[in-house]
Amino acid sequence: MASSYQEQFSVEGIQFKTQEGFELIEINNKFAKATIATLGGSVLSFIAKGQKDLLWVSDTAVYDGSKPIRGGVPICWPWFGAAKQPGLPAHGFVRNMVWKVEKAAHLDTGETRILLVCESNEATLAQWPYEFNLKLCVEVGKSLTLTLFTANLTDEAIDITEAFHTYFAVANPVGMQIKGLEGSTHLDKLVEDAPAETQADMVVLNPAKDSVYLNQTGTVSLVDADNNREIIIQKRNSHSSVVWNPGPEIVKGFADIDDQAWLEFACVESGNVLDDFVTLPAKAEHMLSVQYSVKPL
Ligand code: TA6
Repeated sequence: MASSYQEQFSVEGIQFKTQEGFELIEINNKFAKATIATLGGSVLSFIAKGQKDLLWVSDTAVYDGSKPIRGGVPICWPWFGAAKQPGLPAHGFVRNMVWKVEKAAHLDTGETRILLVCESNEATLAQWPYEFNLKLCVEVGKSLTLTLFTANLTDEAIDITEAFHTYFAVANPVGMQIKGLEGSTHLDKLVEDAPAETQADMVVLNPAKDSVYLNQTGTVSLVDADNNREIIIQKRNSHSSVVWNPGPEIVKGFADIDDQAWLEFACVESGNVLDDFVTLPAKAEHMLSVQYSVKPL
């Protein structure tokens, strides 16, 4: 299945590789290499020159569309977390859809820009009765910038929750410092009916952890000490962060994560979740963006 884009255009520094039912977009420019899967619109790899991969993908990830690819940057939309209706997928349905390449460009700055699109159809309307157009702009340069544009095509206001559910590759998540969450409203999802508390101190990740931080808009960073790097997350229009690592016990419930692989990643997710939902007026557009960069320690 060749992409209509691939049939029409060839773009410097970009290769389209047809897979079973989707495509891999391989980017190689003067700043970095990156791989994007049209399955889920998910960035799977970002390797800046001289750096290690920023992202982690499970060795036992599934690519047949039966479940989201485990790793990279899954797009949670139009809801984050469990669906309100039983039988609907956690974290929304666009992670399970094949997105289309709308534009691919090599810029005169040497960066590469890819625009992917995902639109409502009969299957999505059966799960969520609203017409939408969702675009993901991926910019590959010294840093990785992801921008998700939601267009409400209906004549009524709609509420969404959303997140970039990013799996960062880290040398050791145990005891890893995560800065920038101080002052936000912490909800510990591993404690039943845990009260919302103000996050007083810097977060130290000791898996298992599944925590939501609301009213959190500033820059967040992961101190990936044993890789001698700090991973910086700059966000726009994001009021929430989520920190997740299953740890040695909960990981056993994930068929697509090896039992020891919890030691290889940390999810620090940026979006608008739970009470930080976004209300889009009729015919309105909303933008959520993150920029990932790395600085040496
Ligand atoms: O973001 C944290 C979380 O909601 C966890 O509760 C865990 O379920 C994780 O996402 C992975 O969810 P997934 O649906 O991708 O298996």
